[in-house]
Amino acid sequence: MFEKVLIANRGEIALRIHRACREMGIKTVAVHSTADARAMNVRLADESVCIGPPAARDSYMNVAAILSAAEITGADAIHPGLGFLAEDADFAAAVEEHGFTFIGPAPEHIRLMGDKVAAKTAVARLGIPTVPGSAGAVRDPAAAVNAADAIGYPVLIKAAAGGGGRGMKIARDRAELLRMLPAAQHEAVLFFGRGDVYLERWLERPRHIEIQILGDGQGGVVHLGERDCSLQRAHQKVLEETPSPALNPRERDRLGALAVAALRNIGYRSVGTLEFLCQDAEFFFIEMNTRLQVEHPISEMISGIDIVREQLRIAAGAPLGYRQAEIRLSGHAIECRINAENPETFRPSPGRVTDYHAPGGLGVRVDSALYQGYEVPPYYDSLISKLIIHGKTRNECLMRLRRALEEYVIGGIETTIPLHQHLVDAADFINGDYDIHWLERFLGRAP
Ligand code: MV4
Repeated sequence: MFEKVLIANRGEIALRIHRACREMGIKTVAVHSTADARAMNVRLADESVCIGPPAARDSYMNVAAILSAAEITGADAIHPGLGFLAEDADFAAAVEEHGFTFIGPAPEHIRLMGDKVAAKTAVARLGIPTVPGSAGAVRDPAAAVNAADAIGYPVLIKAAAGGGGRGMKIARDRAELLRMLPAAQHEAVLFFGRGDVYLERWLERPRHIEIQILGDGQGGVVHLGERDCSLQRAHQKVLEETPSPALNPRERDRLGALAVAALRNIGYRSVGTLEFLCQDAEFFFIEMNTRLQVEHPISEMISGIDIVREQLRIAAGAPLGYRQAEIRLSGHAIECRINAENPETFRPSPGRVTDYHAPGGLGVRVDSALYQGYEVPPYYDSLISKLIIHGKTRNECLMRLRRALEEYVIGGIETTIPLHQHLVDAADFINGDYDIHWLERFLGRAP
């Protein structure tokens, strides 16, 4: 096992990784920007190195500074966390070239799944259903029109190097497609550095359901069930739950088995997530994420498996050591993402946390680097805490979640706690009756 791991991230996820390391007897190195010098993960780390000014480009994305920090502190391995460099295949390769272990997948797998067209082709070949779409990138208008005629309108134009919803465009007919194609290609170059775009049938009201996978690169691959991530606003997830109210055990086993078989086939190593859109009981793969995800804790709560610990063990060369049949998914878990934002306008609300009291008790978990007196910096995304609840049933989980939201005090800044309190009392949510557009419609309605 590693002796010392450098954590190339910040905030709650850096603390989450620190916790897993310490429970395994591993020393940690925190790297941080000047804005994060007083952060909890930096205070708790065995060592810390300031790697640059607040702007992420110059600190958390600064490959040379991170590698230097690993060199100076004698770290064995680097955990990229999520966001920043977590899905940068060149970074993963550079880490390995400098003699450190990258705690994540092989660079080839990061690169493959980062190309959304190649990823779709690869998983389709392995028997996973994908959204009907163009056979690959569409380069010229004639190819786009031909593909769209075969798919049926409306179609969605997506960037091959994109993902997460940025730069998507809906074309409702041939004229719109011809008008939007050059703009989409231009934007793809601008946002992602590559102009390739592809087409998919636009699903009007799907749910977003993703499967959590662990693979050891030695033939061991298991899944930890699904997460329903349909409750989102402006492509930011707000609340996630597992199991999905929309999936029955047969569908879960089928989808899980398909995902496991595909990743075993490519020899996938580390943790990963396959994203699906689900509409009218049909599942379509859209993308794979080759990183630890923000919402991983709900899968931990129902499986009892520490996903970050597994990620560290796998990176150190250990086999999984258990089979799918030994994994019991039990009860229900929900995560509320709490942001430092106005709960109505979503305007960021950085500043000093003057009062802090986190909820506790059975089935309540708080993943947060906040403390009283901490100053939330304005430079990064506004996620400040994840409230994660487990219950035997969905209803027990909801009752417990309401209780925990009542207890949670974060003073001095605005947070989205009131939004969650409003959401967990909505009849459609209580009934599990929502799709990817439901939350934005709900927020648009008068309270
Ligand atoms: C789609 C779609 C409908 N049809 N693809 C947005 C994020 C990116 N991961 C994929 N996204 C979508 N792809 C087809 N063929 C609708 C979305 C989408 C969405 C997906 C998941 C969660 C929220 C969403 C919000 C708007 C659109």
